[in-house]
Amino acid sequence: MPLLMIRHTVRRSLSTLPPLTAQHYDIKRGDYSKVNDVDIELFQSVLGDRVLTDPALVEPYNVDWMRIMRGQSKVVLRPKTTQEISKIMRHCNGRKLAVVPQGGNTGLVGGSVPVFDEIIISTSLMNNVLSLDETAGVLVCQSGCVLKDLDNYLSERNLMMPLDLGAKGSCQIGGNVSTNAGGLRLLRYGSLHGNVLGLEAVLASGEVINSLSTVRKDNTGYDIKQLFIGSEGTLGIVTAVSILTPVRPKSVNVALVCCDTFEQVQSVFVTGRKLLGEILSAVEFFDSSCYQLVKKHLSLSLPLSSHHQFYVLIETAGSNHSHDEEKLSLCLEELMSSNVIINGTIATDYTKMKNIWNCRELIAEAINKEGVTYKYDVSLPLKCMYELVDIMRERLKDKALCVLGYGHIGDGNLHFNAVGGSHSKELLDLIEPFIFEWTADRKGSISAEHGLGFKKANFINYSKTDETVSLMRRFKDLLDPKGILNPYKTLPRIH
Ligand code: FAD
Ligand code: 2HG
Ligand code: ZN
Repeated sequence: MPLLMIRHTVRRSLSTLPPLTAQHYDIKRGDYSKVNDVDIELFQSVLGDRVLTDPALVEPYNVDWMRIMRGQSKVVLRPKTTQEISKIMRHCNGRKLAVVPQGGNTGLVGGSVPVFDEIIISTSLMNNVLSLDETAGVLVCQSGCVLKDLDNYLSERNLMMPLDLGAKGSCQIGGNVSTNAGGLRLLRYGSLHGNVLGLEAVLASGEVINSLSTVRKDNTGYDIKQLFIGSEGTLGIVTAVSILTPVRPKSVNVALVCCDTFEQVQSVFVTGRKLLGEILSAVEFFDSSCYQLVKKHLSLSLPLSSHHQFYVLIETAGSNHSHDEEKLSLCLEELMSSNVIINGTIATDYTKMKNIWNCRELIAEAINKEGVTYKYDVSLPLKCMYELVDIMRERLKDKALCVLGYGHIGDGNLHFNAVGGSHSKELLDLIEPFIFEWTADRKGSISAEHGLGFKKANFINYSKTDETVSLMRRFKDLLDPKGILNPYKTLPRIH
């Protein structure tokens, strides 16, 4: 069975409720109308019983995956078609009712949940594949299709999705596109800005923008779809996506190596790129603190000893198993003989590969079980990537239960996480804005892949100029003049 068959349904602990976001962050409610009985009747006339108002049913949609944000929405709408969304939006725009588009609710920056009483529009029932051109490798589907379901559907046709991430069992393609999700194989297949060929979106006014092209080349004017990719539900609701689907590799190999310094980790990446060339499909790293947490909370263990500072996962994907395996073995030999790695192993069967991948993919889940997490997702030059973790460890000392660094080394993307026992302003103040200043000073980005959402919106200026933010606002005003689409997110709240 190929490696990409791994399925993770992201689990959430439902024991305690987080504080209300609006109170916790002291946010002022925008000048929006409140949902009344007439609105509910209108929604019911469009959706029938797919309107949720029972507080117990609405509650899970109000809380984010990390269980740090909590909104106060009273209504969840569950449309099945673009036309239904169009009717809903036309009504909400007329009444100035704010809405939050929600996919799988696995976002990590508080973008997918309301801050006040915004209406939640869940795309979960919009889960149909609309077409597949097997010759060209182009899939068209509704935005609520779960990433893993799409990948399973494609695997039966020897194709695959061009992106993969730990939340694949829950996240939806519309959410992936709206966050421009990166994930585990961006190194090989590139970003969604390249893989998405077209999309359909409903604007705040209810107008449907059909830009659902299925051709690879289309230079007829502005590429409007790019505006929606990564716009986090602030410009429109993505209702369908047309996406490239690469041929599924026949042969997948996974190696795990361990290093004692981050310089060695960088050398693994450089050597891997040089020796593995076109078959290299992922290079991921994590530090020993990450490994301790997956052992502690998920009882996972790696085939190498746990006394090393860093672990690097190298994956190859190609068409000739013996050729690929030989290349990977030669690469490991070179890394050993040049003392770049302390030890290394190649997984020889699916179960072993899956176990190594699980240790990497489930780090976020293990961290979530440890305590209240302060999560950062930065792009940095490789040379200084881990320096940030060392500096933060020194800075936070015993104020944090643990400090971890891991991520997509091949993409220059560090996931820095600090865990506290409870919500702590002292800990937060030690991290922010220091981490953003440090990243900006090194010409990095304060969000490599998770987006700005609610949590990072006010820090956008560390990565974008005033002029760029002002142009973003003008786009927002043009497409959503009443500001009803996902308010308090992406654009800074303080003018
Ligand atoms: P949601 O969380 O529901 O929404 C995310 C944002 O998109 C919100 O602002 C929401 O309003 C908006 N949105 C959702 N659907 C639509 C729509 N149809 N139209 C308009 N706006 C919409 N991210 C990465 O980039 N790389 C990773 O490797 C990665 N790994 C993860 C691992 C785990 C365990 C978890 C929990 C998360 C991970 N993430 C990762 C973050 C997250 O999964 C991705 O951002 C994912 O793409 C979100 O998809 P979703 O359907 O859950 O969207
Ligand atoms: C990953 O790469 C995700 O696993 C989550 O992007 C990152 O937990 C995080 O900080
Ligand atoms: Zn990531």
